[in-house]
Amino acid sequence: MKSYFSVSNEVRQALDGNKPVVALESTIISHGMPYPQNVQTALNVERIVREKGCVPATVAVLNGVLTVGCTAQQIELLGKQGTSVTKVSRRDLPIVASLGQNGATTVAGTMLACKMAGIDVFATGGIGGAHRNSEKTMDISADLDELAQTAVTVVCAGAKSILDIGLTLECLETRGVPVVGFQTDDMPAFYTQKSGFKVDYRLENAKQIAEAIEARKQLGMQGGMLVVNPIPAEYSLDKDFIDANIDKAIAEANALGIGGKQLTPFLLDKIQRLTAGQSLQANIQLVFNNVRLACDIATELCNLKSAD
Ligand code: PSU
Ligand code: MN
Repeated sequence: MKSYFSVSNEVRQALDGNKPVVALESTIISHGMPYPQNVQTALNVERIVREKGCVPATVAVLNGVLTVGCTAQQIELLGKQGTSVTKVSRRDLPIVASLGQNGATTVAGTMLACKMAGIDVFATGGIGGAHRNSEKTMDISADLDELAQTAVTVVCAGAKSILDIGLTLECLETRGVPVVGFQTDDMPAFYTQKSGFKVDYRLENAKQIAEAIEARKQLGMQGGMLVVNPIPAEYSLDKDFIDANIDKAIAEANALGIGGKQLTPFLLDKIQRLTAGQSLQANIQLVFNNVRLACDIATELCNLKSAD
């Protein structure tokens, strides 16, 4: 029978040997950044993970196989295909798999793959959430429901203000997802360190975060955890500048009637154009920053396991 799931040998061996593994999503490659910066960033992310003594596991669907641990060639392919690759969230996975297609996994799709493979920690840029006006449109990302039911920790730089950040935090609270600020009390807004909203908990180091993950696991709780890590000050953008451009992008999406799974990629692309690439540079740097923290958390988790 055809297998729809595959874990690379390197990732499998690391997991079996209690070596730290950090998962990475692929929608950020295909739909989140332009080519060739998307491929360069994804490969640099893998290099950073290795320099930190961890094993990278980039996740995507390749010819219908949900693959944990993509090769550099596969990353290149996804980056070149860009938005013509299907964006794969939970609901898309069985169809893209059965049709034998390529797909780029979102935060939700990547979390699912992590759970199947036994990976605890996953790094990305920003998560999906409750879009502005979602009290009417119901456009709330499946990422939030996945965090509620899948025991994987996602490290991100908060949520872009293309979303309603306050509503996103309310949705996470309802779903029982802890939002942990890394060395901060403020919910970051991706390009800026603060959104004006507070996080539930502030933890100071990777060991404390690993201990919280372990406690959640030992209590037999099913959901995940969101760690929010502010963009480093030197790369953060001016709040008024980025907010004005986000407002323009949203106005254009509304005028064009763009919705559903196209909305987030449309807004990301529009913002990148409107800011003449400034937002892209910030985006790349905050991903690197999240990846380093995810490596530290994964390493601490392995230390806790080996101390048992
Ligand atoms: N937000 C970003 N960058 C991204 C995404 C969201 O700032 O690349 C991607 C992630 O893969 C996320 C997905 O899981 O978009 C959410 O899409 P939607 O809102 O359609 O659920
Ligand atoms: Mn949506």
